[in-house]
Amino acid sequence: MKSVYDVLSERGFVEQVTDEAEARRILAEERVTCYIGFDPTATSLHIGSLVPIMSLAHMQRNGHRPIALVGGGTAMIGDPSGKTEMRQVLSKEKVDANAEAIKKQLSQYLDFSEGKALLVNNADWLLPLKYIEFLRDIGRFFSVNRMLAAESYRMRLETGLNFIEFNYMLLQAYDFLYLFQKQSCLFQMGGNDQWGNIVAGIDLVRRVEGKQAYGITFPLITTSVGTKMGKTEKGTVWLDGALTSPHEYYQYWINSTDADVERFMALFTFLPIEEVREVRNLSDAGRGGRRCLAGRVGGLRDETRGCIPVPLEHDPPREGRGRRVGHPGRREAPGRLWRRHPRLRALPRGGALQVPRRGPPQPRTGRGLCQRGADKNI
Ligand code: 485
Repeated sequence: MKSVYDVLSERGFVEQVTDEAEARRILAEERVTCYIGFDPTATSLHIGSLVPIMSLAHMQRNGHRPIALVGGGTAMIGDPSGKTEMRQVLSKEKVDANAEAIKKQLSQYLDFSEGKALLVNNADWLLPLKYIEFLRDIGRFFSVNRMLAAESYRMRLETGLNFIEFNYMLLQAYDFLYLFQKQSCLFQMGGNDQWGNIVAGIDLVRRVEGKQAYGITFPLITTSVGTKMGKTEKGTVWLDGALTSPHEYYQYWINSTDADVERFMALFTFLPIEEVREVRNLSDAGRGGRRCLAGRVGGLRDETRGCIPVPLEHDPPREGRGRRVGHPGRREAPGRLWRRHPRLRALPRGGALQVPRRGPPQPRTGRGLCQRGADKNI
């Protein structure tokens, strides 16, 4: 059977791993706890966070326990990793409000019921820290010389690195140690800009506990034309439906270039990899594939009643003079849909099955029904 490591690596999630052979073995043989941190620096996460979120969802679907950490403590400092300038320091009220909003968004992708995943906020253990104790217990394990050599700080050594930001690495490393001790968390994941912070945590766990922890980083995803994911002329593509409407979200994905469709399907949907690969063989790979991508990625974010399957095999059927069933904003006459999708015929018929106005077509789960949370197979 495939381990989650195989799943992540064949879907394009893996950039760097610490001790790959051992990490691979553990993920195949044991049930582990892993975590990713999200700093609540805005009221919403954006598309850039989808790769980390999807990786946690894959972990969960493969029997592991993900922890989503909201950095209510670290966001008070601001991570300088890979940043050219110092971030604006946020007030505690702002950070708390952002953290609440982000928690809700993560629940859309992960199943937090019955301890299957955990949501923690590092404000709970970072804010009560005592400075002198922290320096003596944790600070002593950090070599300033090594920190200055870290790739993540490199840029900032030229433009200036404030002492408050220089501390960030210690706090993130301490989080890993804390979650290792309290939750037996063995893996930390994150974008490749987080490599230095993750390795610092692994180092700290080894020094304090004499045990081995592991890290995996994801590549920075760009489009085939070299632009950063989730940026349009209109600005950032947010995961909050109030900031980026379901329609705009759907449009973002359906406007992907043909060259990106297969890679994006592997990263941003749960379509089995064998089916993702089929995109190459479709006669109309671009259009059919883009619609499948947009429908499924949109369906993961925007939950709506009334489920229109978004199959890869063919385009949604045309109706009348080129009108497409399942296109956002279109209302479907009840009878037609039931006839066209045999699986739906088995369902009780109560009123019109409706495609959401200005929303993407609904996903199907496994056998054709909409479901919430981690069971969504779209
Ligand atoms: O214990 C931790 C505390 C905070 C963090 C991680 C672990 C957050 C991290 N330092 C950070 O700044 N992450 C970025 C953020 O929150 O915006 C982004 C990364 C990206 C990816 C994403 O978070 O830039 O690579 O890891 C989840």
